[in-house]
Amino acid sequence: MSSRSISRCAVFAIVGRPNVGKSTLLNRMVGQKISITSRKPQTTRYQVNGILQRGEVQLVFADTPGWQRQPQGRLHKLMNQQIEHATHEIDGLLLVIDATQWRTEDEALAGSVQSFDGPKYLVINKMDKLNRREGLLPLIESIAARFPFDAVYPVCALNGDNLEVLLDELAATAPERPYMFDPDQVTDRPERFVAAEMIREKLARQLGAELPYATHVVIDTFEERDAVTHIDATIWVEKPGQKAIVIGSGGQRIKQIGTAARLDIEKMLGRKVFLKTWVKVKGKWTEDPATLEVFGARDRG
Ligand SMILES: Nc1nc2c(ncn2[C@@H]2O[C@H](COP(=O)(O)OP(=O)(O)OP(=O)(O)O)[C@@H](O)[C@H]2O)c(=O)[nH]1
Ligand SMILES: [Mg+2]
Repeated sequence: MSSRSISRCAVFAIVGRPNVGKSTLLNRMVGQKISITSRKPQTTRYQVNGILQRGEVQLVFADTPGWQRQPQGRLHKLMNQQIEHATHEIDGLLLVIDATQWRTEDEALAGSVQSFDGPKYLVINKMDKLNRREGLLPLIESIAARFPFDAVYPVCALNGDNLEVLLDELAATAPERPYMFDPDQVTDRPERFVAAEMIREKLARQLGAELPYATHVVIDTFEERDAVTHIDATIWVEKPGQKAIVIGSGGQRIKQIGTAARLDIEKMLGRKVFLKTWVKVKGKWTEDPATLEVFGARDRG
């Protein structure tokens, strides 16, 4: 008699200070780019859930914005609140740190996650950047002495080193439970959200230090016509000067941003995409609650 398979499912929140590689880790674990990444801190603004089906086990990961010790302004406060919400009704928590830098924010977060009553894993990312691995032991010992994590995983999210071991451990803890998502699904976020994020990623990657924080992307149309998906997107900025920078001389920069984003969106959708972008000015949207609500940076609890 063949035994009927029993579904198991577990939800994990991925938390950490900005730029430690949380979104890179999520993408690598689910095997597809669903959460945007960049060298600049505060790239992730909205929680993105990733889904990984491993046999009978479904692992759900909530990627969160980088935790900020002193959030400035309304958008940053909302970003911190999303971390708070993501850590409710979960089965385990992954605190991600950068192997090369232990900072005050890491110390504060390692302390605050201890109040979570469930398995807590310390994921030490960017191991590829560490010249001497032995240097890590004193750090691990000192963290473990003060903060009792259930396990510590040194990994490299960029090339996938040691991630299988981590995933095996997480899968082993998953309780018997119905799946939360369709096993074919990779994210709970709609395609048009991910498309807007892909554009925001190119802005983060191609603009100078401060500008990405003043930009937001809204998808105005997202339509499949014949074999092509037609997308109209507006890039909102706060000042006319910023608009000029995003457009660039002779429209060069916006063209590059559009092309790079289109290629990513085509990869995600597996279809040809026709992308049109506009750049518009809308005052201090990062401080306007109504605009933030429309833009999606709201409390998703
Ligand atoms: N060398 C190396 N770089 C990595 C690794 N993981 C992530 N990165 C890089 O670190 C930078 C930040 O990665 P993200 O995944 O955007 O970091 P994050 O923690 O999601 O950042 P926020 O969303 O801003 O909080 C990017 O340039 C990544 O390519 C890794 O394992 N090794
Ligand atoms: Mg991120």
